[in-house]
Amino acid sequence: MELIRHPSSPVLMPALASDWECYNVFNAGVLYDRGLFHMCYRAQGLDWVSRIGYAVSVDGIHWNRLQQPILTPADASDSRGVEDPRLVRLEGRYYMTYTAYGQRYLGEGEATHSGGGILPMVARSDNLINWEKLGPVVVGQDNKDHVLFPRRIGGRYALLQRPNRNIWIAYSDDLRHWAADDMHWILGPRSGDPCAWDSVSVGGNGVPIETDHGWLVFYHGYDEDRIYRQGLCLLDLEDPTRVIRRPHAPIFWPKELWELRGDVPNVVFSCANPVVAGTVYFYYGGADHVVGLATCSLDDALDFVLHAD
Ligand code: BMA
Repeated sequence: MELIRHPSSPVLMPALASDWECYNVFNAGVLYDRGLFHMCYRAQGLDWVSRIGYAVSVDGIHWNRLQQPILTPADASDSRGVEDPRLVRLEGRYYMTYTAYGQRYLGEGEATHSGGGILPMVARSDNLINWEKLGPVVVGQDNKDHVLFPRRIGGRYALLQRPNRNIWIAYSDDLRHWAADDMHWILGPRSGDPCAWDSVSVGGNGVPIETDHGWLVFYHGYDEDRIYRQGLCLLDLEDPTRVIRRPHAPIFWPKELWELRGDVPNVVFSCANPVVAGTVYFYYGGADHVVGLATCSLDDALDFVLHAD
C-alpha cells in the first residue's frame, strides 16, 4: 500500500509577505471537529524561530489562516522555537503536544534538563486559539514526537514519545505528572532488508486511531541516509505496549521535488492523520518547507497492517 498524494498538494505554503511565516510552514497538527478541519502548523520567518500558526478549512484542502501566530516562545525554555504541534480532542477539551526548543528547562526546582534544549510539552485550550501551557512530559535524552491517545487507557492518560529514537509510552493521572519509572518501550529501529528504511530512528506521528482491531499508529523512521519514510503498526487497545502487527514495508516516502528539496532534504514528516468519513487525511511537512496532504481509506490501511508481511 502507498498513500496517494492529493492533486492540490501542497496545501499550505509560506506566506511571502509575513515576517514570521515567510520561509517555512510545515509539520501541522490537524483536528476534525464539528464539520471543520483545524490546523496548527509550525512556521519560520525572518528570525528562524519556530512559531505556531492556525488555519481552518471546510474541506481539508483550502485553508484560511490567521495573520498572527497562536503560540510563540515565552521564556528560556522555548526561546529557540515552539515546534511540531499535534492536536487531540480529549474529554471535551483540546490538547496540543509540541516541542519546546530552548536553552534549558526553568521549571520546578530550576532543574536543567539533558535533552539538548528540547522539551516535549503539553498545552490545553477550549477554542484552539488561546493555549495554556501545562508543562513538559517525561524529560529524557532527545525526546520529542510525543502524542496523546484520544481517550484514557486503564483509567489513565497515555502518550507516545520518542526518547533515544525509540517509541515509548508514558502514563499520567492529570496530564501534568508523567512518572519516569512508568514508561514502557513499544518499538525501535529495525535492521536488514526490507526493514532497513527505519534502521536508525523511529517516532510517532498523529493521534493513534482507535479501531476494532487495535490502535492504528502511523509512525516515521529514517535510515543512515536520513531519508524519512512512513510506516504503520497496530497496538493492542487495552495494552498498547503489545505490538500486534508491524509490516516490513513503508507506506510513504519522498518523491516530489518539494519533498526531496526544501529546507531539509528528503523529509516527509507527519503530525496528523485525522479520519473523516472513512478517509485518512495524512498531513505532512515536505522537506521542512510546505504542508502536503496524502490520503488512503481507513479500510485499506487496516487491510495492509493486518495482512502485509
Ligand atoms: C525532526 C523534527 C522535525 C523535522 C525533522 C526533519 O527531528 O525536528 O521537526 O521535520 O527532524 O528535519
